[in-house]
Order: sequence, then structure tokens, then C-alpha cells
Amino acid sequence: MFSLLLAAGFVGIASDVARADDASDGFGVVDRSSGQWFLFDSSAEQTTSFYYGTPYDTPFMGDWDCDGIDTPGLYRRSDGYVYLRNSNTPGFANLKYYFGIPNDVPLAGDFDGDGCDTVSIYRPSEQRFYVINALGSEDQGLGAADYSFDFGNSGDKPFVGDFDNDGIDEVGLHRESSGRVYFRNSLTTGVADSDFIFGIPGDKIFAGDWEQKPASGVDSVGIFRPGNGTVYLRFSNNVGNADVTKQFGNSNTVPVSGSFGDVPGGDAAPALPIHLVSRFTTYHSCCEPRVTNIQIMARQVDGLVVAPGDTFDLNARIGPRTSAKGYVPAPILLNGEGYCCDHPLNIGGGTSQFGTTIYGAIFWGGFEDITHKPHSRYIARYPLGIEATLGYPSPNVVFRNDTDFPVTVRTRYTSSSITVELWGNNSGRTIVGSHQGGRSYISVTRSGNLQARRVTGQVTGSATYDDGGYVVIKRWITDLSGTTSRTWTHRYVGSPD
Ligand SMILES: [Ca+2]
Ligand SMILES: [Ca+2]
Ligand SMILES: [Ca+2]
Ligand SMILES: [Ca+2]
Repeated sequence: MFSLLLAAGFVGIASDVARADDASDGFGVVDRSSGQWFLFDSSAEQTTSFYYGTPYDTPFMGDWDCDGIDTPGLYRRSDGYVYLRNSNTPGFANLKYYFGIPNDVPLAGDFDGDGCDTVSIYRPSEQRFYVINALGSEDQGLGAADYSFDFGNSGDKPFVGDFDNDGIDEVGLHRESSGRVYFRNSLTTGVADSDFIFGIPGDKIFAGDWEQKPASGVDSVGIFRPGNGTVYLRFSNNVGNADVTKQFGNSNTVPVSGSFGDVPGGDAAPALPIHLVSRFTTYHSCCEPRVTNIQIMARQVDGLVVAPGDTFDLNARIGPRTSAKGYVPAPILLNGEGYCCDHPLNIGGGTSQFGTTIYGAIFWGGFEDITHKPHSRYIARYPLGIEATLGYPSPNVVFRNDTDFPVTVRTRYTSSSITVELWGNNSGRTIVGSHQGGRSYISVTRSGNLQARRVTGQVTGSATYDDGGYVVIKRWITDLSGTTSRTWTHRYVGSPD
């Protein structure tokens, strides 16, 4: 009796303490190409995964049955239906109904503070919100909106949250081209109450009450960055750094948030956002013995995975070149002069073509160079300066994977070319290069976010086989934290007079 009175007295002071959704919110991602959901339990660092929906449904989460637990909803543009499910498990929709008009954006939230989420509408063509405080009836259309109001600017994307902790959700808008976020603290037309920049262009917005134990009651912004598959959560609605950063998702996924209740965990996280970081190809004449050696070496490193922070050591991987491994005698440079074939080093000779090719992929991929050594004499079939000779146990090629994602080394060859690819995620671009006929060809394609990591290189100076020469190689890497550069120098020797 006493406690009941106390509780009743409390309601008037802060009615939202009794709200069903006072728990902290978690985040998840949905793979739109497969309909697979991944919910992240941040306290247990575990993932719960299930399939719900079909590819290219628009996913969202809400509490459709008012039990305090958010579960999936989908909008399927192809048939115009909303599909709502009441548990975080695979299965059929508990409720489905016809929704809006094509291109309407579904917005799940509690817009009247009754503890139940409903699906409202943002109509981008009108920049107008239609607030609907009841769910539709099974297999029927949605009734008329309770009310509607204008808010937003053309092209901006809507999102939902309770930004003032009054127990009623509001709507905000996000300009993906700039990262601008703005919202009002009421469901009415007017000037934004809050307006700030979070994230970078291309990020996808969502909101939740992210602080764990206790929740603050205030929803704040989060963004998902498809380029690096990373979620960034901020605990307040203003300019500043993310309070939580977590790699979760990939370029196929979109973010969702909610209070998931008890989920089992133990499932695999979404696939890493891996892409081709760099590819480098060099060419050679067909059928020389050294080509056999190059191809054996290529097969020995193909598929090797370099964990974040680990180093790749080519000679450690390959080991001594022996006839037992299939290596054959081939010409080598010995003291700057060509030599073949009774020296032990001739076994497995000529593989510096492979050293040069993998070094090209390392250089243009922007990975940290630990060890490499250009040839003592300049050989025109290799890029000037950006090349590496190879012997056992030295010279060697070693790089460090200074990204947050594993790097996979892939190799391919033909009778007259050798290609090395590095797959991973450098938060940025793909660089494809080759060197043929004394010229290098480098092309850059963007992959992921708009402000991607950029690698540029420059070689000044010149060299010939006969006269030698002095070259300066410089590489710039630009990312969100700024530009860093590194310089290498190399003197090629010429023929003794
Ligand atoms: Ca529920
Ligand atoms: Ca409601
Ligand atoms: Ca509110
Ligand atoms: Ca909060």
C-alpha cells in the first residue's frame, strides 16, 4: 500500500520514469541484400542474428505490442505493405497492412507518449510528416493521419527520437551531403530547436538512448558509415566526437536501434566490409625459368591473411628457395652483374619481379613499409624507385597492416604477367596500378565513403641501367585526421667505366 502511494505520487513529477522504453537502446544493422538482421548486445559484446523480410525491404524497429521491447518492422516498396513482428526471431509478421503511397518513408515511434510505437509517414515530395498514432488493421489500409505538419528541406532524410525526454518521440532530419542534423522538440512546423553537424558526408543517421546503465531518457544521434562498416554514437545532441565507436556492419547494411530485451547472442557478427585496396601488375616475357619461380612464390602467399597490427614478412613466409619446393635455377644479379647458374642463389632466382609487384601493392595500398630494398641497378621493366629486389634471407619485403581490418593477399599470374592484390579496408579507395614498357599506370576508384583515404605517390629524379641515378620517392596519405607523408631515397649504381 505504501509503495503504491509513493509510486502514484511520483507519476506527476516525472511521468516518464514509468515509460516502457526507459531501458537503454542497442544498435543493430540489417543486410538489405539478404534480409539478415544483426543486433548487438554491447554489455555482453555479442551478436544476435536472424532473417526477417526479403531483400531491399526498408527495416526499422519499434514496440508494436507495448511490452517495452523493440522488434522488427519492414516496409516493402514492391507491394506497399508494412510487416511488423513482435519478437526478435525469424518468422512471419504478426501484423501487416497497406501503407501510404510510393516513396513515403516509414517512421516508427511513440508520437503520443502512450508507450506503444506506431508507424507514421514522412512524404519527401511534400517535406511533410503525417503522424499516425495507431497501427493499421490486418491486410487493410492505414486510416487517416491524426495530423500532419511541414518540416524539413528537399533531400533530407528523416529520423525519430525523444530528444527532450518528455516520453514523446519527435522527428529530425539529416542532410547526408554535409552531415547536418536538425530537429524540433515538438511535432509542429517551425524553426529547428537543435542544428549541428555530426559525422561526415555519406553517413546514415539514426537515434537512440545510448548510455548504458542508466539510460538518460534522451535520445541522441548515431550514424552508420557504410564505407568502413562502423557505428558512431554520440551521447548528446551537439557537435563533438563519438562516445562509442564500433565496427559492425558493411556496405550492404543499414542501421537500426531499439531496446531489444533479452536476446540470446552467440551469432556471427556481420561480414567485415572488405574491398580491394590495391592491385599491382608487372609484365615479363614468357617462359623463362624465373617465371616458374615467380609463380611458385605467388602460390605460396596467395590467401595469406595479415591481422590488424601484424606484419607480413615475405621471406619468413616463403622460406629458403629449394628444388624440393619446385624452384629452378635462374639468373640473378650478383654484385650488380647478371649471373647464372651454378651459384646456390640461382635456385629460385629472378623472383624480384614478385618482390616489386607486391611492393607496388603495398605502396599504393598505403600500408606501412617496414623493409624493402630497390635493385642496385635500374631495370626498366620495373617502376622507377617504387620497386623491391628479393633474396633469401635478404633483401626482403615486409609491411605492417596498420589498418583496423585484416588484409588478405591474393595473387594471380599469366605466362607474361604477375598481379598482387591486397584486400582489406583502408577506410578509403581502391588503387589499381601496373607497370609496362617503362611506364606505370595508376588509377584510383572510390570505394566507401565520400571522404575516403587517399594515397598519392611521386618519384623525382631519373636513372638508367648504364648510368645509374638518384631518385626521391614520396608518398602522401590523406584521411580524416589529415595528411601524412613519407620519403624514401635511392641511388642506383651504373656500370663501372
Ligand atoms: Ca514489443
Ligand atoms: Ca504511441
Ligand atoms: Ca520528446
Ligand atoms: Ca541518452
